[in-house]
Amino acid sequence: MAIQTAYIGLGSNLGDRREYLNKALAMLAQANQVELCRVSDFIETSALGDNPQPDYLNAVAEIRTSLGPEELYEVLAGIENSLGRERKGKWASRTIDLDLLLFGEQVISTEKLTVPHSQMHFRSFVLKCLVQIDPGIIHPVMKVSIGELASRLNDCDFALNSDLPQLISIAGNIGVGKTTLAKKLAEYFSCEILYEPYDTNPFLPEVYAGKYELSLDSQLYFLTRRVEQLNQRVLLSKKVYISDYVFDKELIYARALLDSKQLALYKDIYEPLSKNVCNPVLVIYMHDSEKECLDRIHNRNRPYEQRIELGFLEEISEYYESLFEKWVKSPVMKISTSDLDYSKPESVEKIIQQIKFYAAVEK
Ligand code: PH2
Ligand code: MG
Ligand code: MG
Repeated sequence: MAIQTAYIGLGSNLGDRREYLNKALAMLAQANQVELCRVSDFIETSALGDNPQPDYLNAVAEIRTSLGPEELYEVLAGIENSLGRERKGKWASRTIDLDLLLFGEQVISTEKLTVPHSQMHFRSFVLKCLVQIDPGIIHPVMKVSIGELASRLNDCDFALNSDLPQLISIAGNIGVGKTTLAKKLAEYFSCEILYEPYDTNPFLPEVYAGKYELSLDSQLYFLTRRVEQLNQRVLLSKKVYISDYVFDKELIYARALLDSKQLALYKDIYEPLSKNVCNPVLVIYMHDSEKECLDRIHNRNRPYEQRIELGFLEEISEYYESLFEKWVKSPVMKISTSDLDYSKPESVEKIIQQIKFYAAVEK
């Protein structure tokens, strides 16, 4: 029988959690045809789920085994049972939970067993532990490294909620190519695009022409239009939307364009309004050099954008970086515009395939 490397996720949030993890690992090490190779640190994590629950202690173990995946699954269930695991439903607290995350490169979908674990790409408590063992492991369905999957979550845990509006927001600097990508994606998913209403802002041309005293007016115009467009009560449950901007860019531009007194007032208005805005289920964060962005701005030749300077784009890039360093609202998929070649369908298809794992986009 061929020997396979498999990864087991361990979790406990009842009783002596450390003891349960240690006992489960010892039993795993002693199981027939199983060799325990590496174990991640035990990490303390808040429970993911609707109901308040005690915090978890999580870990991941790497094993080598000559068992088949179903046999291994039975061994895991046996260990869970002998450590007092009660089966009270999917999200109930438990003394021990042993999940088969990965089994070699096998893709298994039976009534009992889904491998790779269907939620692992949403869970930092799994990916962080896996990264400690080996960030280079490739997810056999997503075809992306575990390190890359972990970086999309920024230490947060998420769950697919297909009842919400499936808003996918594209973020990134001016001229990076957000609208072009939004159109390609919307065409594929046959869904609505929520475009930035840049050309109806009556203040913007004057601001870009140097009338900075109109900056606050211009930012408030954008703010109110976007709050309308992304209002939770306007977007429909389960429906897919692509926006060619991320709502939070409003604060970026306010910081870049307003003086401190204007910004203080702006924030007082922003704060309550932003509470009505729909959260994206996924952000696609596009990157390119500021020079390339500036060239695109010149090529597309929107008149009032022609005064934008490299330094301004650099400032905006930095603000975007710090926005996504702290981002906890959704997974963020970073892509480089230079990797996109619209003459090759597979370059957009690659992104589409990834989106399907984070948003309920299939009809
Ligand atoms: N397991 C769950 C549900 N929620 N949250 C954390 N932090 N860790 C878990 O292992 C976990 C969870 C269902 O198995
Ligand atoms: Mg589990
Ligand atoms: Mg389980």
